Amino acid sequence: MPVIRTLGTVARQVQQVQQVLPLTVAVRNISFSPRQVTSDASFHSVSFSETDHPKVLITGGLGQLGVGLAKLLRKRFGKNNVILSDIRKPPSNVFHSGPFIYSDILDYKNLREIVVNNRITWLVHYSALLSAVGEANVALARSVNITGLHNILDIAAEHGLRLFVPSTIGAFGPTSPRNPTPDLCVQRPRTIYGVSKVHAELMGEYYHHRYGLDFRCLRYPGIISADSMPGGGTTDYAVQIFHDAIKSGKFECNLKPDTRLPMMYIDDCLRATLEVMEAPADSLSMRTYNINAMSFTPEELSQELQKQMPELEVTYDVDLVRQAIADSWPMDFDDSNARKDWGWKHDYDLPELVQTMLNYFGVETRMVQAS
Ligand code: AKB
Repeated sequence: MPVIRTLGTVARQVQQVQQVLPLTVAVRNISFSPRQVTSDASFHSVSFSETDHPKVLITGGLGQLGVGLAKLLRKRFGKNNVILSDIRKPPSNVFHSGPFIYSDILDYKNLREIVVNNRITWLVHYSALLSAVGEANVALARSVNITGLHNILDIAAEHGLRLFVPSTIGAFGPTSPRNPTPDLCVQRPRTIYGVSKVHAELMGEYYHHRYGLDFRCLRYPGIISADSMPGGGTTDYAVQIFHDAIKSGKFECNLKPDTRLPMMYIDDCLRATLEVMEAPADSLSMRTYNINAMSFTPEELSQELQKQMPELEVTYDVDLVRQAIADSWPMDFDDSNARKDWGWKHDYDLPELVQTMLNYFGVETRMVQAS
């Protein structure tokens, strides 16, 4: 009983504090913080009527997905309404294709300046260390993936932004159901990358409920792209195989031939991102959704490629770190909620993926020869 009474007193005190400061949990400073957002405030109906279009900032813009997403969003919202950012120097084609800006997600003031000066309304947060590289540098992964995310959440809440943060199949672990993995189940990942992504999902959802932050999150499978390389993931083999097949006709895979993982072609991934960002708030029964397109093993991918390149030789030299990670991840992903709620539908299965990748490299090869 005394315990209950004590808890009751604490609850009353909390209530009183909330009444005095209804919006307050100091996060950054007094004048601008998520506490200033009323608990019933809703950004779900953010209106872009002022400019007709959202003004988008993409962090980590020089990774595998940023340039492609910027291209898609610029087509839809206009070139100058989408700002790509990174801490690295952009190649000249990226620099000349639209606005590019230096932004360091670990520097809160720098982020705030960009958001304020450019009147940003949507933030797509792509900065992160992936699974394999994260295991090789846990302290950096923790800093970028967790501390960086805190900055992003606070900026987004304080400025009423619509925020997209990607999560991943890596947010699941060996105790999750693996075939298929539903949206809601045990999530006990064994990588710092996975832990940071579960943290991002939960923090985003918390900020949504607590401050009305319009947080949207998709769990991406392994993404396969032709003109951009992933950096340090477990699913990277599925991109590398195309490059090596074209270059040398040989590929050494760092995962076992029967390692089944969910995968998706980049165009599907970027379209899904735009679609969930544009989905009416009342269609979203959740804030974090699995999305999927196909599931395959290195052996199945090699066989599909060998239909077009019979001379391709594939050998295996297993990387134990990557293999352990892959063995703890979903083999197939249940994305039925995304399909039901906001109409998610993939375009590319394995045969179309392989054909599209080979077409891309064929075109590129001819272009190189021509030049
Ligand atoms: C990785 O392999 O780390 C990423 C992912 C599946 O999130 N591609």
